Amino acid sequence: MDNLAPAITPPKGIGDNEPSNQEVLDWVQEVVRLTTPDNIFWCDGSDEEHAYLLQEAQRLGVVTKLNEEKLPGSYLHRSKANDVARVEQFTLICTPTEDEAGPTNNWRDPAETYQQLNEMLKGAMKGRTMFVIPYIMGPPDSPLAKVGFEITDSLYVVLSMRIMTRMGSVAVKRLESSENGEWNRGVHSLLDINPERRLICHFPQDNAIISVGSGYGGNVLLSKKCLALRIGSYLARKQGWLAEHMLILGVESPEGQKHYVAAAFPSACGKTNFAMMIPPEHFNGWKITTIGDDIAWMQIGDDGRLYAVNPENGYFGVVPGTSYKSNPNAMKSIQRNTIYTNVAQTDDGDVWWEGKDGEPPQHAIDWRGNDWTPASKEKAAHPNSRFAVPQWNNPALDHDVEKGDGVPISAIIFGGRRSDTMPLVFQAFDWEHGTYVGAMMASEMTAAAVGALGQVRRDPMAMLPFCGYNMGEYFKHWLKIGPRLKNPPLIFHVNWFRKGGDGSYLWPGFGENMRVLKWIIDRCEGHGGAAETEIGYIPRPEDFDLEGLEITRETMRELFAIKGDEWKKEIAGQQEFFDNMQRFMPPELSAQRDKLAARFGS
Ligand code: SAT
Ligand code: MN
Repeated sequence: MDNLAPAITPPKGIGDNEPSNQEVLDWVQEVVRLTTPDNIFWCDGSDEEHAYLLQEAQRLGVVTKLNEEKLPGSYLHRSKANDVARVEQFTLICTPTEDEAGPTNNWRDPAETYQQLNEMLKGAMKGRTMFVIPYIMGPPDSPLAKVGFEITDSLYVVLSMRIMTRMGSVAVKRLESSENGEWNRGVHSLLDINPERRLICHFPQDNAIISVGSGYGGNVLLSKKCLALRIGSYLARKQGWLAEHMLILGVESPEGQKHYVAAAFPSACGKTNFAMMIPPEHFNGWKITTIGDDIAWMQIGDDGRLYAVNPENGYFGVVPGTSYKSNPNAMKSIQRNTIYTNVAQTDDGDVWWEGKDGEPPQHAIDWRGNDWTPASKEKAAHPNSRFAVPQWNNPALDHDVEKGDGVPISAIIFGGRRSDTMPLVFQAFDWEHGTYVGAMMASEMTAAAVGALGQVRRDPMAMLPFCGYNMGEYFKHWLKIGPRLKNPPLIFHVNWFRKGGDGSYLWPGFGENMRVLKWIIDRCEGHGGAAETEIGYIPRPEDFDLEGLEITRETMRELFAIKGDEWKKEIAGQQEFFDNMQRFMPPELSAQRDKLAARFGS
């Protein structure tokens, strides 16, 4: 199975729905002259178009249809083995000056980069069809919604964008009625899927993205990390809102009290699981609903609260480890109309991955297309294999997911994957301290990006790979938002991944995370107790509901232990980050660091 497919010749009435916007037409013609595709396919998002593209994608081997009885409307795609994750070292921010991109981004000169890309794209779509995908990020009637156009020569991208965004004529209409006429230009070409000719380039000043040489999700679904986060964060600072790498969930008590919470974790740290969590039995009557599982766009409402929308239309979640035990709502969601990427296929056209419920099949075809048996040394599914599924499949979808003004956020949670140092949960003293806590977030690296697995790295607000401008300016933007909020969300930090002396996880996680959420909600409502510590507020034993959970007092003590020696190391690690940020760090955050160090007596 391969991404590279020859041109298709659609019948009349399909792929010929050209928009009337002259700017769009001129831009597309410019890219046509450069890339010389055999033909142009204008996507309108209709069902007929979708059926046709699915049929062609199967004929050309871009996707395989899965067992229609078991997984109706679902398909498998395999990417190249050298193209299975985001490539941060080849992700570039192209701004007029290096300082605008800042020390945490890979900066490149825009003019030089355009020139290099133009060379690479010359004739790149010869023999292929160029698809033009209009799409909206955000509920169509939201003041935050943004229109984008993605040009691509990948059928897989078209099929995925139909799931992940509101795609087609709806976007063309939105652009026609928009006041500012703002839209994002995205160009993607697979080229020859060569890691040496792979670049993901952002031009924030031009509201433009050019991605070449990859077929993998985060590199090529330009709506997602590229527009909704990198370009989005740049626009957000300019326009006074926030674009964040956060899930958004609703928590409703049995009495009908409802709160919304946004949470930032690095890629592949359980955002999707948390956003779809089912509370344990003891929390009977509590309901968790999902607004989004990856990205939050947030604006200040008239009442001085922070309001969030999910710009996306679907979930692009990590598959391995997903089961009826870890995430029943995700399992129910991915039983139909799902595109699976890089999982294993069983002989009866079903899918398999490590951590799925039930016994492994006796035989399967692994993610690379090779025979696989339970005795194989290789993994059946790639650790970063993914599902793409419309959010509408989620049984826990929140009723207000389409609300244009967004939902009011009561709490913001930051979290990383840390074996030590970080307690299960703590609350920041205030917005400024919370900004510091987010800015100092760190996490062990996962398979979502090519890199050193397991290494702890600073990942401020889980935005390290996604902030489209200088991280120091980004912190300043956060510090400015706080005072503008009459009712700012409370800010928390969680760590589901702390380990004991024997190397095993101390906290059961998954649905039991409801217990942490409950304390957070109690704090938001003003009746949850806490103890003040050097790092913030933590629940005392009597503040934290453990009923129905078998866990020893000793384990709980370990989970909440604040160890001076670990924190001395942590503060030194934070200092290292400050040093890398050189002159860009806002003085408020330096003051926060000094205060933290002082609380630990240094
Ligand atoms: O970058 S992806 O969108 O492919 C997934 C992630 O890393 O969060
Ligand atoms: Mn993500």
